Amino acid sequence: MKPDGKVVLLGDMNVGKTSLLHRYMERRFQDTVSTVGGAFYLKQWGPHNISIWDTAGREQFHGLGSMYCRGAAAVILTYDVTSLQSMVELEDRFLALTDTASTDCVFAVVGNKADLTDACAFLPEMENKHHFEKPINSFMSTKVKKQVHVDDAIALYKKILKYKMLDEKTAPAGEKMCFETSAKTGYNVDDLFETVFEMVIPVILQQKTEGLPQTVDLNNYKTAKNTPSGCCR
Ligand SMILES: Nc1nc2c(ncn2[C@@H]2O[C@H](COP(=O)(O)OP(=O)(O)O)[C@@H](O)[C@H]2O)c(=O)[nH]1
Ligand SMILES: [Mg+2]
Repeated sequence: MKPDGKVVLLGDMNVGKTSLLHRYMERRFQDTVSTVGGAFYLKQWGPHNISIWDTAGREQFHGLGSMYCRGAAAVILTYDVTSLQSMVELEDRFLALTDTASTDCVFAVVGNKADLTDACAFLPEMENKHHFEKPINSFMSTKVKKQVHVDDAIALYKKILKYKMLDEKTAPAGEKMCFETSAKTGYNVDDLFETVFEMVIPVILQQKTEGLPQTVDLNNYKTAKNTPSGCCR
């Protein structure tokens, strides 16, 4: 099965990229999921086979090369809502890696671990929150200070559009493409991936007509590395 479109997860180590992917694809959360192992999942979306790429732990050693995002139809930039540093890293370290993504690549900015800071994210999506008589806050065992708010994510999203020279008026709105999630409870996880898949279909169709590289071709790695970034524009 040849994937039609590529979605990549980017972000600092420990923000929960592997857990988010695991929650969406396997419908569960494990406290210790190994990143080493499956490098990507395939998701059937309508007639399309979308590959969703995990970093295989290489972000730890600053080892994510330009080939990771090569030809990506969508990039999910992930931070941890309890870590300002993880948000700073997205701009400082990870945004430049998206230079090799598709020209019309879709961007989403995701603040994970919202269960630690937001009562609404503490319960799984499908549970009826009004069911509880006690305030939900009293169920939360730990309260961790929220360091990054959704407004900060929207500000980053606008910077991304600028960086990619995309028109703020025609690009999807930051309010739509910024999410707060919890891989632990499942909060907003389906919404995130399904929104991204919906937005990615036109990009995939465009890539098909243009015949752009859709997947990482290991044989092309050397050539890719020696070509200046942005050559595909
Ligand atoms: N409370 C909480 N912990 C999470 C969540 N997502 C991941 N974690 C934990 O954060 C740690 C790092 O997660 P992992 O998925 O390996 O992050 P990655 O390095 O970005 O792939 C693990 O101990 C996870 O159990 C979440 O939504 N809520
Ligand atoms: Mg991981």
